[in-house]
Amino acid sequence: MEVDYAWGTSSNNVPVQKLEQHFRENFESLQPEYYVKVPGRVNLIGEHVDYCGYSVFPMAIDQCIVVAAKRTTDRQTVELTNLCTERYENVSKNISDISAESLGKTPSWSNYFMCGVKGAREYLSNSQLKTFEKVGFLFAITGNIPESSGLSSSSALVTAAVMATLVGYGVPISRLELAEISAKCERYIGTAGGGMDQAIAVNAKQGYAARIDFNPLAVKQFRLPADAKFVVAQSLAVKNKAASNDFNTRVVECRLASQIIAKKLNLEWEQMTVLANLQKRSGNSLDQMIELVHQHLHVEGYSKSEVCEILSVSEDRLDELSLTANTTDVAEFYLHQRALHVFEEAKRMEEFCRLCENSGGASDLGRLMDDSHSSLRDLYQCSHPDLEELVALCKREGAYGCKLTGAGWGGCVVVMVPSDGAERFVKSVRDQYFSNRETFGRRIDELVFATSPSEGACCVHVK
Ligand code: ADP
Ligand code: NG1
Ligand code: MG
Repeated sequence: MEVDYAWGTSSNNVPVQKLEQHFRENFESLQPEYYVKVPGRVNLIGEHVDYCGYSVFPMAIDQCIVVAAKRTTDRQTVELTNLCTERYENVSKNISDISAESLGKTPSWSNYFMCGVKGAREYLSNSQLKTFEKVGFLFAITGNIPESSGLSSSSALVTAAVMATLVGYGVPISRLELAEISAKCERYIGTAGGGMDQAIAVNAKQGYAARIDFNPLAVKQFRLPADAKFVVAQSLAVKNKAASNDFNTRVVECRLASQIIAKKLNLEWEQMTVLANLQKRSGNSLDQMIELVHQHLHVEGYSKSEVCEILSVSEDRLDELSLTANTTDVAEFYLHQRALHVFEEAKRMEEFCRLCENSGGASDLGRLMDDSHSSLRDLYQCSHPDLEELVALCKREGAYGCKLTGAGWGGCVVVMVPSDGAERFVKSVRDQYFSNRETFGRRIDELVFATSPSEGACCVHVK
């Protein structure tokens, strides 16, 4: 049987032929019927603002998740196997047993995937669900996005699962809808994320970064300056966003900041959980929102009881209105700092787009990335000492700009460097940052590499 891999037999260094063999070995010598590929991403600016309703500016990277898939018609099970068997165990589950409750219990690799299967099924009508009563799936998965490093391996995996399931059912979906349902269903794992990762994974266009707006979701492709190249480097510190409450604490801090300012402005505060909605509803500019932060939110941390007192609600009611299951016991919320970051970052993101539209200089763009990073470190407090060391090195080596990408607390930096100096830059960072660190057998070219905007998700059928 011949496979028409639109992306070549070795997709972006992902061993597709090995995956096919793994599929056959695990699934009674059956052949995959189709493949789905979904890339990771870096975000150039607009960090930790998507869940506040503000726009972001990511681009897809080469690294991706690939799923080899086949639909079955004699059992209603989803069977998963991963090429990396030592790390990711095989799992078999009855489709109707995939519940939100079970997915939120532990952020195992298979639960991320099952979030996507559930999300795809929620897209089906009742009559489609009835028609597909006996349909199940065989999925073999591999990928080369460094995980828990801010390059969005989780969303590539979840989005690939949504796609692979819908393709198997033969149910068409638009790219925007696919991005939206993938963002929604990833939340079953327990993170209250925005929709950036899934939107770029699905809508990316080779050679372009994209501006992504939310509510409603919209994607606009942007060319990047020709005299700059982008480099990604891993700090080697990893952070699984669903395994602690740090990520959700930031989401919740932004909600509380929004609700408290709304209350102070005599607006209906209970529904005002998103800072961008507060801005819209109050009719203010971003500068005016920054003023309101200084006016209404103190710099010291807020205890839960203080928040309840300001909003005149019980703790139980606050849990219901604003908190997530894993943030009900947070001792202090830093509302001033988080809201200030969000409004200032939203301004930087607008400025970045304006510069790109008007062929702005790389050094101005780089300065915005640097400012973004300082704010993430100081106001958002989501950096890591190793990552700071890496940022300082990148700046010393002549970067136009450098910032953490994704949620942070470790992970990767994205660096803008002069085009003609990119190779030398990569070598210097390799030599200085990684030469005396334990890299756990990872290839040096996976730890620091130049990257250019890649194509979004695709599906190919076996001929
Ligand atoms: P990221 O910043 O990469 O999105 P997350 O903490 O959000 O990191 O998610 C990482 C999780 O995604 C991993 O712990 C793992 O469960 C899952 N994952 C990522 N890549 C793979 C892969 N190739 N195979 C299986 N699971 C993966
Ligand atoms: P990573 O680090 O890739 O898991 C997370 C969120 C994004 C966004 C960024 C910070 C998810 C799935 N992803 O990315 O929505 O908020 O952090 O800008 O929650
Ligand atoms: Mg993630």
